[in-house]
Amino acid sequence: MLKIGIVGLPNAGKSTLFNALVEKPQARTEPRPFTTIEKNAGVVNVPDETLVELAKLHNIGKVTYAQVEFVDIAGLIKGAHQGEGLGNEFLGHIKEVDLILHVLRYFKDERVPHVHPKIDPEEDYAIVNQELILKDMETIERRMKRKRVAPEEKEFLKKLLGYLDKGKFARDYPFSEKEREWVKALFLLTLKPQVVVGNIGEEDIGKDLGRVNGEEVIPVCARLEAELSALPWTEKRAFMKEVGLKESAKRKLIRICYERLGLITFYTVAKGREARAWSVEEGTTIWEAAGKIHSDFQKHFVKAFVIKASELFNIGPFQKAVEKGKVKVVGRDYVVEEGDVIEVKVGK
Ligand SMILES: Nc1nc2c(ncn2[C@@H]2O[C@H](COP(=O)(O)OP(=O)(O)O)[C@@H](O)[C@H]2O)c(=O)[nH]1
Ligand SMILES: [Mg+2]
Repeated sequence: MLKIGIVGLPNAGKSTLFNALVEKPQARTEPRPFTTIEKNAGVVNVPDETLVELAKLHNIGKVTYAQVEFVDIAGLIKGAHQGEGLGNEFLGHIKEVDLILHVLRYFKDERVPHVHPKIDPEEDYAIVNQELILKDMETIERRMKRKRVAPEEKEFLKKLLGYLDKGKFARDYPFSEKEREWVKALFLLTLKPQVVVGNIGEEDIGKDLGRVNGEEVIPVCARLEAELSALPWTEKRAFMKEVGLKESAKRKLIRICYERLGLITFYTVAKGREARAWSVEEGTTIWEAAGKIHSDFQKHFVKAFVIKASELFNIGPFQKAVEKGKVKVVGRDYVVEEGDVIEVKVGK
């Protein structure tokens, strides 16, 4: 399952955002640092209208969404890589995630202390990333000290170390294929994609936050979003309209994370028993996708039927599209596309 870690300075609003995303308040939020000692994790369904429509079209009661796990990782402060503020433990949690949601504080509220007197997203961004970089440098240095590491790899690690030392992220390094293999084993924090979120006050809804260090800042009003997520769904629309939100933070952020990771969604309607959404990386073949559904589907794969969900909405249920000859028959090398509805045929 896709794992997204929420990272940022204390009191940036990470736990508030986490609560908004997981929809059942679990994390304590308080106006002081280090409320979050244990990490909070929550699994959410990826909002998906296409899936709901597919279920309706096929009269299916059982709908299984793709899922994402959010982890609320406690606040990082300067010196975290040396263990400040339980920093090492928190940094360890970041190792396990696929993508970092970096929350920057934009909202002003004197009752909520900030690490420095001024609200300065550029500075906050730099502090947190500096800790990630320093942690990575430590990881690389530790590897370089190991006896069994080949000289070739050591030479590369030295270069990478120099690169990070200039304040750059490992993910921007021009790796060769071999170097990419070596670096994979290190689980570097700055190798992970980062989506930057600006936690704004209500007065700034609709404003463009521009960029920080060249990264687009996605505006989210965490407190409002937490209120929104606690409402019964019948009241959500009206609330969003009232405060001027076009899309919930959950929907928006998951969509952006999918884009950043190159993830697409395909569907199965399992002979009318279950409508299900699946997430795979762009470029995944149908044979690989079949293995995700069931290992037997891959082992005994013969061919597959494929049609776009959008086409089914014009034609009718899958079986009808088959009868009308509208469904493509594909072999194992077919590359799955966004919105494909798939049925795998297996042999004995
Ligand atoms: N005024 C205001 N307060 C907020 C906003 N978002 C979070 N807070 C408050 O800031 C404090 C710290 O938030 P929290 O989510 O615990 O921060 P964390 O340390 O990053 O997890 C809490 O008292 C929140 O209610 C916001 O958009 N506006
Ligand atoms: Mg917190």
